[in-house]
Amino acid sequence: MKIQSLLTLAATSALITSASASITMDWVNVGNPGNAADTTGYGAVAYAYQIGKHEVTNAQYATFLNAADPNGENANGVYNASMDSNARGGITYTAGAASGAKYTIRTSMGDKPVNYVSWYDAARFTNWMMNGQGSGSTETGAYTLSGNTGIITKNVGASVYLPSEDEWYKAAYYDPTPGAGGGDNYWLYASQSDTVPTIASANSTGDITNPGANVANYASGADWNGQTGNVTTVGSAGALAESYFGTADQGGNVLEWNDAVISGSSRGLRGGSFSLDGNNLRASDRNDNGPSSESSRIGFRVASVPEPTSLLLTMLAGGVMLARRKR
Ligand SMILES: [Ca+2]
Ligand SMILES: [Ca+2]
Ligand SMILES: [Ca+2]
Repeated sequence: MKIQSLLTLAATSALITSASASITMDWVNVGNPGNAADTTGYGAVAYAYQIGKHEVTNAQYATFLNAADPNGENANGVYNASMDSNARGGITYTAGAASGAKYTIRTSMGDKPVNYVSWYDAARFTNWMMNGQGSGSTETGAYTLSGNTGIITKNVGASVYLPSEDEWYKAAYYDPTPGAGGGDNYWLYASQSDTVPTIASANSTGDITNPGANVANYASGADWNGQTGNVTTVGSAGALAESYFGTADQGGNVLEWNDAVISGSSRGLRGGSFSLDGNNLRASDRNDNGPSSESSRIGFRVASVPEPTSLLLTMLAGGVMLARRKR
């Protein structure tokens, strides 16, 4: 009896261990399908979707690294050594650690946005999420990578992916409230404001110390860990600083990759960063970089729509209900 309880306990803790090795994404729903574009030409989205409330964090990315690269081979370059050597990076690699545990979070950095990630790294993260995490492939899914470089376009049926520029823009700046955004339902900043945000300051662990309405981490105001300007804890500007749909830090903290192809093979970046000035946080500011570029100022968030199969099932269920109502 006692042995059986111990075995049950062992099995339960094994389950807990494996469960803790997967990530939970905090999504917000972006409704109001069929909205018109802003005067900039961006922001119209014909369907409902979800987008990450926060930038992808170092804790989430380290879980991805341990799952996708358990032996530290880094074959696809998803880890950048600057994540450890730069004071603004958040993940340490330890060659001698056990398989599946070689990537660890640096002090105070688990809840900060991951940086030093290329567009391809971000795409691989979305593939891994779409494929159920764990040992799910990083090379197929939303994007077919498998050694491909250059311009990679999203596959039909992608359910977790990098936001399109319109999806990112709508989540940041759109507000259907009558009269919002000076009457055209688009704010200039992602904190439901047309006035340049208050510059965030930070404490010694990187939490924003002046949260409130229209606060954002930009212009090197968040000085901590010996840095003039640094990443801050995601969402620590507080609920009052969120977009209409409830996203945090779309203005500032780190620039975020989107799916747009801007010039040559460069990909879109939006929202400004901890070190850029207020102009870069504006809806009117469109930024881009080569898809392989990696810096302390660049991270990403993910978007999602229901998988086509579940969407079909929902539609079929709806059809059955309609048929029943007609009788
Ligand atoms: Ca990389
Ligand atoms: Ca406006
Ligand atoms: Ca951001």
